[in-house]
Amino acid sequence: MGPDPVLMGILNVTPDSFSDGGDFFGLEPAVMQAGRMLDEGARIVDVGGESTRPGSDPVSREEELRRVIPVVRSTLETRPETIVSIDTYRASTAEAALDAGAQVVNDVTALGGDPKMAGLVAERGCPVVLMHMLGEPKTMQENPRYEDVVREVRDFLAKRAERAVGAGVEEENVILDPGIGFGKTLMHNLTLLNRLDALVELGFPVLVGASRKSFLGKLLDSDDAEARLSGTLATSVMAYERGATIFRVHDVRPNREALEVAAAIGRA
Ligand code: 7PM
Repeated sequence: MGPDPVLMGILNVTPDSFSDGGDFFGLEPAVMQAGRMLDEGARIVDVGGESTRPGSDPVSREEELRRVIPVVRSTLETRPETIVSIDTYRASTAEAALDAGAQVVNDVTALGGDPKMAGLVAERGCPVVLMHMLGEPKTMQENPRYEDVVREVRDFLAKRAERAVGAGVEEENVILDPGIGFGKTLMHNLTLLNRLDALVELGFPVLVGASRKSFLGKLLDSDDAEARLSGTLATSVMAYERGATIFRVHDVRPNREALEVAAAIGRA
């Protein structure tokens, strides 16, 4: 199998984020959680100040900055080895976070949300995650439809990767993400994960963000955290087996352990 799996720990600094219910809304708890995720094996910490959960409203630029910049700064003060990723589609927020020491941009709009984002990422020479989403967070889960979900997501990401490279982003700085849960039914999510090889074939690293998402609750007909963790681990291992290398997760330790076993089996 390919390269070792990389874990990206999720640090939501939103009062309304769904599964950590605002627990980390506040500087000190956020920095503690970042440290814990690093101790558990995360290489990257993904800091997000605007919940992109289905049905959510956008937050203002000022509010987003107020939430994330102090967290980026303090995390790097406490743990300078951290690779901070900034989860935003706004170039101004990304720029402020990069100035504060962040090194990766995670853009759920794949450069479609802000015309300045491609130029910024090119100029800074940093990696960028390009994620697929159908529609926008407020309405994306209402009635998502595809003729061929694998082809459409693959073609969309190929075009956005091309746009990024055209804007001056180096090829090795492009990371692709199918956007599990973003304008997708249960079957769309499962099909994309089953056919992840179609994305891997494009030649860029593939990131998967399935951690605790609602398709797992639907599939297991259970909404408890334990079921979603089991489902997340199964998803991480299957995605790794199909060539994904970066895993955006809440529960770093169990994902690291599951992937370590999968990687050992793959090497044997
Ligand atoms: C519902 C859906 C609730 C999604 C919360 C979420 C991704 C991301 C998020 C992802 C990348 C969450 C999310 N998901 N960025 N941001 N990929 N690149 O689980 O799958 O925090 S928001």
